[in-house]
Amino acid sequence: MTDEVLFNQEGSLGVITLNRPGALNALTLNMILSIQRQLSLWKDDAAIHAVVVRAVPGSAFCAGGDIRSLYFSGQVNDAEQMQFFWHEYRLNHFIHHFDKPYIALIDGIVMGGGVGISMHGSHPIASERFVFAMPETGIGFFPDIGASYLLTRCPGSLGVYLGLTGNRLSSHDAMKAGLVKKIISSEQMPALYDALMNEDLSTDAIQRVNRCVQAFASTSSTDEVSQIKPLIDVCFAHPTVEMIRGSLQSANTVWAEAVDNTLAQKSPLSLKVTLAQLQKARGLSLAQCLQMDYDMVSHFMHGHDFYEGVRALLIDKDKNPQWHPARLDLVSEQMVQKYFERSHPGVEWI
Ligand code: QUE
Repeated sequence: MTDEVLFNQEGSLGVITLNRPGALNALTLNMILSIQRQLSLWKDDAAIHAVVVRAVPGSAFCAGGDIRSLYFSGQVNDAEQMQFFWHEYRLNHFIHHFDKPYIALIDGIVMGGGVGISMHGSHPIASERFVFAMPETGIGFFPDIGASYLLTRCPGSLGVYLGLTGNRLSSHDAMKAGLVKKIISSEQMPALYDALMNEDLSTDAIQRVNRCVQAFASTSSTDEVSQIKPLIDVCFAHPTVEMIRGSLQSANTVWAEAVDNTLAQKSPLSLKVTLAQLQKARGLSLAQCLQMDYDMVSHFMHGHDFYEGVRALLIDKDKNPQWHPARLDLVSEQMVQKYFERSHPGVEWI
């Protein structure tokens, strides 16, 4: 079997290359464990001054976690599933606190778990092929991997919109939202890689990486059409999913109607739990957000909608999930709050 993730050392750079293109580089537990192991070695290796994470050329940087295997292991092996999440969230936290530059070259789709291994680092860089999404409410899940930390730091109500709808963001909009640090064209990425490799990063590594990145950054084009609509801040500031949908419906625009139709497809339970999560996440540290994710994920793994959503969207592909509860008004506040109760031992990095 070819390795799902490759590691090499180029001068003083540690390089991680995601290498599972057939599955859009979706993260398996083995990939997570080997990245964790290698980063721990590089952290204490005086010869390594920075880390680059990238994917083999293709359409995706990383589509998320290996949801398919969670689906199949799921109903039978609780311990195995919870291990996956524990190691994934620990890696997200480790990357956030990694004290050498951590440069993610995101040249394609980045969703879910892919966001967790790229956008918590010091230097998330997007190309024009970058497409960001947290589409979990569509599979009866929720934006985990500490996404609530990133989403609550987006301007206005953009993070709530992204987490509930699962809609995509372009590189320019992600830059505006503060989710990525710079945009560098796909074509220029190999040149940046070479520049980083040849740069002396033994002192002032962060500033020197900043300078390298700046040298290849594209100047933001003013004719780029933004998908960030002013209506997002009006509609998604409401405190309940019902009120958000109500305000989209009364906005009477083509855009608002399309967004409302999008919400109508999602798991009602996922929508309400995700909104509560994003409300609770305000002001929390990444560690606290990940602790909350870990508490929440065990409830999702024991529930119905995750398996039904994965079945309908990724396994059978009938795109017709039968959610339980089927409607927003059947999801009580009590059901939502239960998702925040701890049912497994806490995560121990806090
Ligand atoms: C929502 C998601 C994911 C998704 C689709 C959604 C997700 C994920 C994958 C995915 C894609 C390709 C693969 C794979 C998984 O799809 O998180 O194993 O080969 O990982 O609508 O959250």
